[in-house]
Amino acid sequence: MAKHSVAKHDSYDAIIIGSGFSGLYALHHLRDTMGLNVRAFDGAGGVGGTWWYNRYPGARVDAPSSPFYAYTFSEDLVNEWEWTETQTSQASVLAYLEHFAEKFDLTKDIQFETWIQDARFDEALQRWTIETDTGEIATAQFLICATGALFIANKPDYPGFDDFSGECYHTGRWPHEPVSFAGKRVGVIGTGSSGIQAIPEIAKEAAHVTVFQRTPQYSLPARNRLLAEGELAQYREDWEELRGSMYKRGGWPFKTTRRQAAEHSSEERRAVYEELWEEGGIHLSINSFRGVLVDKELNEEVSQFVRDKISELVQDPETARKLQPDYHFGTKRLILDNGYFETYNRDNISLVDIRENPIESFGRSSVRTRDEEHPIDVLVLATGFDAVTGSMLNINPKGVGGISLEEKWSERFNTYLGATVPDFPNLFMIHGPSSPGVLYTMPLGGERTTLWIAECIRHLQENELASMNATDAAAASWDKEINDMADQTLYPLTNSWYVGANIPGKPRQFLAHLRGSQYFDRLSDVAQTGFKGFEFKASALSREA
Ligand code: NA7
Repeated sequence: MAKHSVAKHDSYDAIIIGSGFSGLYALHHLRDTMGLNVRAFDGAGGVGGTWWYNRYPGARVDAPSSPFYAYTFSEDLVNEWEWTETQTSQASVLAYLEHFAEKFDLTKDIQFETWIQDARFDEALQRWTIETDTGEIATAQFLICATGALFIANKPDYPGFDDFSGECYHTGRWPHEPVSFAGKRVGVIGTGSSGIQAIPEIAKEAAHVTVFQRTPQYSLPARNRLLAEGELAQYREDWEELRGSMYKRGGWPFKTTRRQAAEHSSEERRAVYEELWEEGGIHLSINSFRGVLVDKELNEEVSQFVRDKISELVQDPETARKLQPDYHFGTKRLILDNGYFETYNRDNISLVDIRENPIESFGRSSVRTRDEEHPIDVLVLATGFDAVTGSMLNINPKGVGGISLEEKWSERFNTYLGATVPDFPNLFMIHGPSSPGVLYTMPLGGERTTLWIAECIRHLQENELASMNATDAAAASWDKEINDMADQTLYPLTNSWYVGANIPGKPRQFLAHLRGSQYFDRLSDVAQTGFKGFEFKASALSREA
């Protein structure tokens, strides 16, 4: 996509960083609905955010997708976009976002291939100033950070890693040119969602795949299929109702179960798990019995059910043993796969458990574990991201008194409402730490957060105020609320990227609000009751009056 030159004037009402789902919607809403003068910047060469970068083979939405992983605000869009599969592919999501950008004429206000190098709050002017890597400076009253929860790639810091001289790709930074695996020996490090989606596809083409696994995973069958004749038409017909349900429930229109485990025998419960496994998708996690993520005993029953399934699916008992997860089911990001476990029945794949047999060094075309040297031509790093906080810290904005976000977040990732940070007035994050973020339907979460940001802006405009700043007290109490909620569940007990455990040295903190619908009710409530928890500064105009 062609690079747009910076607009003639460099002073805006709002600057948006990022042009993924949330950034694009924010641009559309703030510019077209509110009439603001808005400019967006993105380091990528085109729209799409996560979907622009994550082009690895097999990349798909890892949640119930068509047609729910999409914008909900425009019935036009719902009616005109032709989803084809139940689990949407990366290419299809990206095409949808490109269509969205074109339909609403958004790209003319986005500057691509431009990284924000600095962002500073000017207290005298009560405005943000940004500097780009292309040498431009721009100012705005509002800085909207739609920078993505899964953006900064986590690359393992293995000693001697640079000795490897073969091809090497991170799943989150996949090349735009096709990567050929034909006839090659491929090593994949990492078995999160990305690795588990990519491995079956790579194995179809490569001479051999060696998977280096640190933590075995629970993965449920996605059972991706083409949408049946009439299915999309039915969704469209029911759209108002479905949308209403998405708002009321956790971002999806599905009802979660009210069934109580204690009221059923273990045989009956097993039959329920079997039925939900066959149904595929996330149903086993949300529809079996109440409390799977709270009650250790019940969780262990579901965990064991999935372990048994893995043993049934994988023919070699030693490989099946290595694939048995041992953490609480559902407390790491749940994975949906298309034939992952079955792939281990091929004769061109082997699994190395690097907890038993750690990676020690790299050769020019090999990975050496303690017991063995594995010849590798192509190395795929499916090692995830510095999730949720990484993309904001990468920008490291400077707030009141020049305090940097890095300093502010040195011990805890404090936010108020998951969208603002004390001492960073008029800076808004979409999917920030302690928002529902990745645990909610992200496109809908982006829409709803943007609507709240719009209310904040309207409030300032109507009251001739220049800025709003969350108080430390409000952030501390929000932090407590999020943690108390998480502590009632099994989530914090597991080393996952939800608690920052995948990044050495990252402060451990549960990074998401667990009840999406309540969260958005809360945002509305804060807006309707005079924005409790914020301090305001009057604009120069009203000060003079
Ligand atoms: P994830 O879910 O963070 O998975 C990363 C995988 O890489 C996981 O298996 C990690 O093991 C492994 N990993 C991370 N660092 C290392 C090192 N140093 N050595 C070996 N293995 C390592 O990232 P994904 O890209 O798969 O998915 C991210 C999200 O994107 C996903 O949840 C979806 O929402 C879409 P670990 O489990 O930490 O032991």
